[in-house]
Amino acid sequence: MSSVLETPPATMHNVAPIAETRELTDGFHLVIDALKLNGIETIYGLPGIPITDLTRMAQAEGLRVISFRHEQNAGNAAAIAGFLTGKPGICLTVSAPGFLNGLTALANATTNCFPMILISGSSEREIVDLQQGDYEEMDQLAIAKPLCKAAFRVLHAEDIGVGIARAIRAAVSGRPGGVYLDLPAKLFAQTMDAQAGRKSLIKVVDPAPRQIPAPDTVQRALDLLKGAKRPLILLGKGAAYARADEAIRTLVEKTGIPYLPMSMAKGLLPDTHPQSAAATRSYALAEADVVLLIGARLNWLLSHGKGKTWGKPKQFVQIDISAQEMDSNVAIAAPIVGDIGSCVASLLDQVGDNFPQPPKEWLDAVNEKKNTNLQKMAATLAKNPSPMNFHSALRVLRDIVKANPDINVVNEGANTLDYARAIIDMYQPRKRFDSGTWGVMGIGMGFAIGAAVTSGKQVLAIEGDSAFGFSGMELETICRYELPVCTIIFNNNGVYRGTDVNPTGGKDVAPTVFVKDARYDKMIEAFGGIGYNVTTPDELEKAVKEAIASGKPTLINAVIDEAAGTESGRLTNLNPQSAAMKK
Ligand SMILES: Cc1ncc(C[n+]2csc(CCOP(=O)(O)OP(=O)(O)O)c2C)c(N)n1
Ligand SMILES: [Mg+2]
Repeated sequence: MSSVLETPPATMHNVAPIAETRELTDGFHLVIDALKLNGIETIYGLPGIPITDLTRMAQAEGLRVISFRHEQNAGNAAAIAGFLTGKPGICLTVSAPGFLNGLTALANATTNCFPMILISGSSEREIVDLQQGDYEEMDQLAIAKPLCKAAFRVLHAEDIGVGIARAIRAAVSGRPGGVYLDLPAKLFAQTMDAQAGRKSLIKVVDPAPRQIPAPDTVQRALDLLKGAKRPLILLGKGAAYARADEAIRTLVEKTGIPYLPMSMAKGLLPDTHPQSAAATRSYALAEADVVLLIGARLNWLLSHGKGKTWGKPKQFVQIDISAQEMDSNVAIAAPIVGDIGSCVASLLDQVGDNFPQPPKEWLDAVNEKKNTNLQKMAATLAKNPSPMNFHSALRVLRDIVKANPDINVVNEGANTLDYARAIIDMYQPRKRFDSGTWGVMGIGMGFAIGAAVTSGKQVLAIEGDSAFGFSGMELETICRYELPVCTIIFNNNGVYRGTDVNPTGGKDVAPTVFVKDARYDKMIEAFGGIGYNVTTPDELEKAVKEAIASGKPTLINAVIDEAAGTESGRLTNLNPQSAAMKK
């Protein structure tokens, strides 16, 4: 069958004269139809050989095609769309270099458990495999494989339905992640009978099936929690992704256990919730004796579950969809394997209304520390230094988010990330998107576009000046699609700070320093957006309010004291220190 399919229609006349009256379809349309059949509405991509016509036809067929200036940003937009919708976000790129540009986003999506499919066109297999030097020659499938959850290649039009179905299932089932789908140029032009084509497509049934935990694992966990003297709950972004918001909130409230949200779980319960221990995170982590992890991994962000951060010995209950996550860093005394919604529901079934509340001494101690720290923070935030620093600027943004709780917040940078995460309270789930598991720079404009397109709501992108540089050209994309994105650059003239000097006294500035007093606001004006330059909290407040009211693409250059930041934000200790260099 495939040999007939691979021959152009002219040959088909010879083989089967009735072809003239038969309706034909082709690889282009089968890809589009398969995506539409599975509820995909948007493609984030960048056109070029061999997928330019695919982007045109997709638009003609009613898909929204958001066209970017660099594939990494398209990939990041797709990834965050996946996190927000639970459907895989689709990123479409050209071969070799376009594919590689998208691959960073695919790997980042996999690391962060965002469902995403990178679809890349590729060059002629026969030439690529013999390494004969094709246009954009690269064995993309082999390169993608170790960097994503699954990778597939489709060679025949009649297999497109299966290829896309497999990609969707791989992306969203179990632990979600990135999937690569390789579509060689030749595939798109292949024709086949339209009716047979339609029949070859698969509408995926139950792509992310529930996985109910075994009852004894739930009982074991409850027994451990009941016996705890200083219990603590940790919510990760897996908990936010699970869309089990009500059940999670009920579990937290019925057990009365203090909780800590990881960065992208902020807002799952409002950060102002009385049981939030976020303001006394270090104390809570060090003192707790039984810790319930819900969709949070014990990776570096949680100091691997051991060491000084974790202080006193403790036992862990872990809810995760992946059995292999258990014991990855420390022993898990009570693993509960299943999807978070089902696991939390199962716990709730047995928690009932009389679950023993944690000892009063523990709750009092947490609350006392929390209130002391909140008071200290309030005093710091109330100051109005000149020049403006991270705290006085973030006080303004904290109040803006409080008044607009459905606003989407994108956040990256070092100090800009660490301070904003700590200072800005979130009130609704899945409204905060940031550098995530890798602490990666460059997600900013891609996440902002993905969040704006998916939610149709206002985005506030809070960006370090260095962080912004990685995806800044997408300001044009934001303006082109007239997206309600307000980008705020925390401009401290450099990476971490703007104060480093070249030790040689030479003409080059230090590696962390940028052009002083750069006017990022002028960049957006080049594309018809609105720019603001602000130097005080009052000016910042006025600009953000105006920006939000307009719903237009805006950029605020917020001038921050160039001496205010610390090296690597809160990660100073991760910088290698050579004893040989110490003087
Ligand atoms: C892809 C990538 N490259 C480099 C880094 C290293 N890095 C961490 S934070 C950062 C930028 C910090 O500066 P800025 O965004 O201006 O934030 P500030 O601390 O000044 O607020 C860089 C380059 C990274 N995390 N990711
Ligand atoms: Mg900076």
